[in-house]
Amino acid sequence: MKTQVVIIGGGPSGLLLSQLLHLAGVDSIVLERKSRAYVLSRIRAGVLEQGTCDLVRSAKAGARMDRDGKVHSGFAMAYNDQIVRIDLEGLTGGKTVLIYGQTELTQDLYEARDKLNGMMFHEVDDVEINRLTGDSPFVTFLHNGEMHRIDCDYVAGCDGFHGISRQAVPANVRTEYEKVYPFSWIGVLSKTRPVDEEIIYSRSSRGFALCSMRSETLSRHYLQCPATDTPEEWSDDRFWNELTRRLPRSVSEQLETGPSLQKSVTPLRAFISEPMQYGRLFLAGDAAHIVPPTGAKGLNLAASDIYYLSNALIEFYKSGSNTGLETYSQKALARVWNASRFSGFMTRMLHNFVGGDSFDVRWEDSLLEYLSRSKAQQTVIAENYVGMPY
Ligand code: FAS
Ligand code: PHB
Repeated sequence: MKTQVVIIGGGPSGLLLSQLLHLAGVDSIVLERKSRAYVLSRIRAGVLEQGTCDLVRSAKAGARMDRDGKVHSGFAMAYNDQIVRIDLEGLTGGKTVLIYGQTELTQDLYEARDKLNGMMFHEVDDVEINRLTGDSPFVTFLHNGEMHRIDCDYVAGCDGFHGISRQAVPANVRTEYEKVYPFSWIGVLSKTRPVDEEIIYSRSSRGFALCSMRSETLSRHYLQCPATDTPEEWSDDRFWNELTRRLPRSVSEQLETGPSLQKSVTPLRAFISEPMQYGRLFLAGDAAHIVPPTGAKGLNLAASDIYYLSNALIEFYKSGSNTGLETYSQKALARVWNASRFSGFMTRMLHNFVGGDSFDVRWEDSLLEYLSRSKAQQTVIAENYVGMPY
């Protein structure tokens, strides 16, 4: 087989890239390790920046997102029974975020690919990337018991943190920066009314809690938990009781509990692999970087990577110019590092660090006190939360 771009990974990054390239007349083939059903069963991000929404619309996959997504003009931070609202719209000159689940977005991208008869192989194995430093790379993979080879011009590594493409950047070329947090998040999806109209991030002496949602009848909550915890250790009762104890009373008395539809534990880490390109390989999304979800940046960074990469590839095929391709990694990393810094700041401010001594706790309290009084500090948070310009 032959194509212009082989895309490894059929999550949001890979699907969005293949759709944008297709609409610009650039051929691609997506290789996905799991089944379509498995990819669509994952419950992940929920907050979309305007840049992400614009990109999804330009991919002609935004109709349901615009119909069902909920515009949020602010969010709240709760601590010591106080609540500070961050007025995103007022502090950023009108910018907002959209609440729309990654699962729904992935479904929309799949349907958009189906409409264009996009080429995709599911349940592939033994994907291997070859000859990246020449001008004719090729990818081999196993599908339905048969080995296949695809000759191409470029390879996009969109295969997430546990994928293989990052390893194709030689160890002596690759620099990995990692910070593993001493805790995880236990997340619960429930068919319950959200506790508030907007998202609430809560810092308490018992640990962090997050009240989010997917619709007016579907809630998504998270609790900071020990890094070693498993979903099985958290019964629904234990989860709801602990969440209640980590929220201000004015919030917890509004909490509607109910059976969990999905429960998962996500370890918190910050990870960035540089450079995000090597020869004919370009990394995008979680394949290149992970941010702690406290800043709601993971999926949005995948989108900005795809914005830079799709424009660079389209520019090459339309005009022959390599400029976008040559500057991809540098451009993408600038935005990744900024989002990683913001996500680290939010994580530091809102979580109890295991072994954190009283100095740290008092430092975090004073930061939140300052935040409650300082429009300047609230503006810093607001402009990063809505997303810095691409
Ligand atoms: P993905 O990991 O989504 O997709 C990569 C795809 O590549 C997968 O489908 C995988 O099966 C496939 N793949 C892997 N190896 C392969 C191989 N060798 N060959 C072929 N295919 C291969 N972000 C937020 O903003 N907020 C959140 O609350 C949030 N929660 C998260 C919870 C969890 C458990 C995880 C893991 C991530 C979460 N994230 C969150 C981040 C998440 O949303 C990612 O940023 C987003 O999925 C990135 O999309 P992709 O880059 O496409 O990577
Ligand atoms: C979510 O709704 O899943 C969500 C919202 C905000 C975050 C992380 C996750 O910071």
